[in-house]
Parts: sequence; C-alpha cells; structure tokens
Amino acid sequence: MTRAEGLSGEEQEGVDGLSLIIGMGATGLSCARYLQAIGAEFAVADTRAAPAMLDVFRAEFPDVGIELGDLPEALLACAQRLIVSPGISIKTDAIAKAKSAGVDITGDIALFAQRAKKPIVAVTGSNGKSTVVAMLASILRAAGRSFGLGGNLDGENFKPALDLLSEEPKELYVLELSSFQLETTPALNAEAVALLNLSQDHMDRYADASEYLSAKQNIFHGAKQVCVNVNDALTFPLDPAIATVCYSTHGGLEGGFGVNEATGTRALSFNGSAFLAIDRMKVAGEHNIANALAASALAHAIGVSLESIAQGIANFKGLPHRCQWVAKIDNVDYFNDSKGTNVGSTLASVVGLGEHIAALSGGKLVLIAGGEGKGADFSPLTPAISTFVRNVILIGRDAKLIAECLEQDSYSHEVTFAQSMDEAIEQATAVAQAGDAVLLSPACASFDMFDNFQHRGDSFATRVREKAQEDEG
Ligand code: UMA
Ligand code: ADP
Repeated sequence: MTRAEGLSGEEQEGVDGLSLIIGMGATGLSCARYLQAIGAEFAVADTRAAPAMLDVFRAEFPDVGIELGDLPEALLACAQRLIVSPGISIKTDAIAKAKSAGVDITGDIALFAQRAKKPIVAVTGSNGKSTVVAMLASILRAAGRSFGLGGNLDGENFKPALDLLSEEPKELYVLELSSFQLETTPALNAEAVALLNLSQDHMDRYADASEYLSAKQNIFHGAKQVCVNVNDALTFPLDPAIATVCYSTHGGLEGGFGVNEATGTRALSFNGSAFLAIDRMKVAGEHNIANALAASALAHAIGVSLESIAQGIANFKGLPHRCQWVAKIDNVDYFNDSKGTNVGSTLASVVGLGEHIAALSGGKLVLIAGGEGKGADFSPLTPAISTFVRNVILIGRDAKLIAECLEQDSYSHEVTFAQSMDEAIEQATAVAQAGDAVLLSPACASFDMFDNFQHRGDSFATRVREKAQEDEG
C-alpha cells in the first residue's frame, strides 16, 4: 500500500488503500491530480469506451490503471473507496453492489471538505446557484477578501473544488454544489450555506422529489449558519438548533434581509433599512432579487459589511447564458437563457422577461424550448406561457412530450417544431412582431443535440448575431 505523504493521521484515513475514481471528466481529473499530489494509490474507470479526456489522463498518469466500459465488479469490490463523479449515478448496479459489500462511496466534495483548512461557504438549490455564488464572489471582491471559487459552476470561473487546494492559500472557499455532488458528501461542515429553492429537476436520477430534496439537504450537515428564505420552508435546515440568517422576498424583515417597498423606490434592506436601490442592480427579474438577498445573507454570515454587499451586488453584471441579451433585429430583442435547463428556471425567465417586455413595449415572447426533459412534468409552465408567450417553438428529443403537455391544458398555445437551432431561429424571426422578444429557455438538458448548455447557447447566439449582421448589411 502506498502511504500518502505529509498528511495527519486523520487525513491519512480518508485516502488509505486503493481509491477508484469513477468518471474521467473534470471531476475525475481533479481527484486524480489531488491523489497523485498527496501520494495516494488510485486507479480510474469510466463507463464510456472513449471518454473525451482519455488522452489527458494517459499523458498525465502514465502508470495509473484505466478501466473503460462496463465497471468491473471485481475491481470495485477490492477498492477501499470509490470516488464517484457527479455525472454517474451511485445507483449504477456495480456501484450499488460495491456499496453493499462495504466499499466506501465518496466524492470530490467530501474529500475537499475533509482537507480544506479554511471556512467553506456553499450554495445549492434547483435554480440560481451559479448566480448567487457569482454575486457572492463580486461582494467578496468589493470587500477585499481572498477566496477560492469552485464546484458545479461552469464557464470561465469553472474549477472543480479539489483544484482549489493546489492554489495559493485563501481566506475562504465558495462552492456551488449540485444534488449529485451532495449525494456523496455526508458532512460538508461549512461555515455558511444556503439551499435556495427546490423545483423539479433530474427526475431521471431520483425516484421522486423527496429523494432529490434529501440529497440537497446534505448541505446542512455540520453547517454553522444556514441562510434561509422565510417564505420557503424547504430552505430551512432539518436541525432547528443551527443558527440562521433570514431573508424574505416579500417586504422588509426585522433581523434579516428583505425588500423595502414603502418609500416608492424598491430597495434591498437589512433590518428594514434600505442599503441598495433595486434599480442599481444590473440583473433583472424577481428571481434575481431573491438571488441578491441570498448572496447578501451569506456575505453577512461571514462578516462582510453592508457597504461591500451593496457595492458587490451593484457591480455584478450577470453570467453568460442566463437571460443574456444577444442582439436586436427588426425591433425584436433576442435573449439566450440556455442555462434554463429545468421547468423552474424557464418559468422564472418567462415570467421575469415576459413582465419586462409587456411593460416596456406591450410585446410578447417567442419561446424556443425543448431538449432532454429529464422526466419532468412541464405543466407548471402553461399559465405563464399562456400569459406571456406568442409562439412556442420546440426542438430536441422531448419536443413532442412538451407539446402534448401544452395541448392538455385549458390554455391555447401556438406550437411548432424545428429540427435544428437554425430552423428554430428562422421560425421565431418569422412570427415575432416589433416589440417582442425571442427567448431561448429550453426547460431541458441539451445533451440530445449539443455538447452542453454553453454549446447550445453559443449556437443560438452565433446564428442570431449573423442574422443581425445580415440585417445591417
Ligand atoms: N459519464 C459517463 N460515465 C462515467 C462518468 C461520466 O457516461 O463513468 C458521463 C455522464 O453521464 C456525464 C458526463 O460523463 O454526461 C460528465 O460527467 P462527469 O461527472 O465526469 O462531469 P464533470 O466533467 O466532472 O463535471 C461535473 C459537473 N457535471 C455534472 O454533474 C454532469 C459539472 O457541472 C461541474 O462543473 C464539474 O463536475 C466540476 O464540479 C455541470 C453540470 O451540468 C455544469 N451540472 C449539472 C447541473 O448544473 O444541472 C448537475
Ligand atoms: P443554477 O446554477 O442553479 O442552474 P443559474 O444561476 O445558472 O442557476 O441560473 C439558471 C437559470 O435559472 C437562469 O437563467 C434563470 O432562468 C433561472 N433562475 C436563476 N435564479 C433563479 C431563482 N432564484 N429562482 C428560479 N429561477 C432562477
């Protein structure tokens, strides 16, 4: 057995014996780098015959065993632990069997939590996670605090959590965590956490909503403070003894964060006193007010001043692929909300943008939706579609399922199908009227047609920008 070097006895325990990393994506790579750096013994496996990063692994870990295809039960059974990537379910037969045989099932976030020497601030929820951690990062920059930012977050800020441990030491760590990551994290022991909201998602991985919620609730284990939305009971920790920092999206809140409406200028408030006029925020929609309140509560929990909180929120410009304006063509605005990957997120953007467009120009939305539905029930979308959407254009594998769901309700909807993103944009352009907005917000995952949601959003934005140029030319 290889002894991991430079670790305390307790730290040693978590990496003794053979670790089998399952998944050769970004998480698997960060685990391999981490285990190599501490001198632990490990092998790697992936259920795919040719994962995209195979060559990277072979080049970086030439002496490490790699297993591809069906997970070999014998190898899993003789490992001390399986470090399972979030993209593969721990219910997978071979993994479940290994678990029953007593093999420890863990993940990169559990390893991170055991090793991190500085406080962790963590965010989960069905929607708004990336926005809240990015807002919190903006607040921490305004406060001059040093921090590592990672976890489920995508884009240029993207960094698997374990990679943060090889960087310069920081004052604290900010993590976005998915339910998949939390499933394998029994004790995060964070300084401050928030479970922002819960709406249906990933029903292809969970038996029901309560199993999904219970994975998310792992974020509370060992937390010193929990930021709760007093309007949403699902955001509360199970243990009432944990300290809470409260926020409310409905009005001001004594002893917590809220929204002051009384003076005529809507403002974020603490203890009922305004600290930032909402018209100074650069991201629109009621959901972003909820996100700003959650970020404020988390920042407050770790001792950041209201002044820095206000500055950080006012500085925050929003993230790509989240209701991002792309171009205006013939007096129609085009928005990319490719990160609208579930029903709750698309609902928030249809309502948020729909209200905005209605107030601005009296216009409506043309909605491009569809993809891999992940077993979702799409019916919660129908009242909002009926109110704000002129036409729905459906793409992807589950387009028919969404259409059937829209047909079943008492509202009437104009629905068409498109075979590609370009065709969807052509149809949208043809039906949109001056003052309308075209919104890509699929309510689905992208993997049936695209590499990921960024690829889907880029396909939309690239074609829309080309059209805008053709229009000018
Ligand atoms: N896969 C296999 N076989 C395996 C392992 C993985 O087929 O043995 C497939 C999965 O089905 C998946 C893909 O490989 O489609 C990637 O899985 P992975 O676990 O290797 O993913 P990583 O590249 O490590 O990225 C993961 C997160 N992805 C997922 O949870 C699917 C990234 O979040 C995250 O940024 C990264 O870890 C670092 O923490 C992305 C995401 O889509 C943004 N997250 C989902 C979401 O937000 O809805 C949960
Ligand atoms: P996540 O990281 O949880 O996927 P993001 O911050 O990336 O969330 O936002 C993804 C999409 O979810 C946004 O484009 C928007 O449509 C929607 N959204 C953002 N914040 C919220 C919220 N607090 N409640 C509901 N929907 C939201």
